[in-house]
Amino acid sequence: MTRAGNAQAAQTVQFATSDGTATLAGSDYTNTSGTLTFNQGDTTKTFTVQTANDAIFENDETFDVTLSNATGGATIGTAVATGTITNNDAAPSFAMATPASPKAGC
Ligand SMILES: [Ca+2]
Ligand SMILES: [Ca+2]
Repeated sequence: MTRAGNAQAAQTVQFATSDGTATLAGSDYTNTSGTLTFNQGDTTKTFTVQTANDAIFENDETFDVTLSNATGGATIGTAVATGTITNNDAAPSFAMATPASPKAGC
């Protein structure tokens, strides 16, 4: 995430994940929250949300990260970002089986 504008003061902002189509109940990602501290001159901070790899084919799923409680007089511009968990499992396919043998007498 980024801090725009005057970056001379130390300021903090909190972040927290929440379900989108990806869910905690579905074991898609690990609930993550914390406080990001911007010291003097800092303009970017990163954090990691751990996603779970399974063997299930599904559509891409998303979760949200929301910012709150900015300190030091800072305001929150874009409060919500969406993370996408990209499916990495091959899609199943259907196919007609070939008949074993023609029926006699037809
Ligand atoms: Ca899922
Ligand atoms: Ca999967």
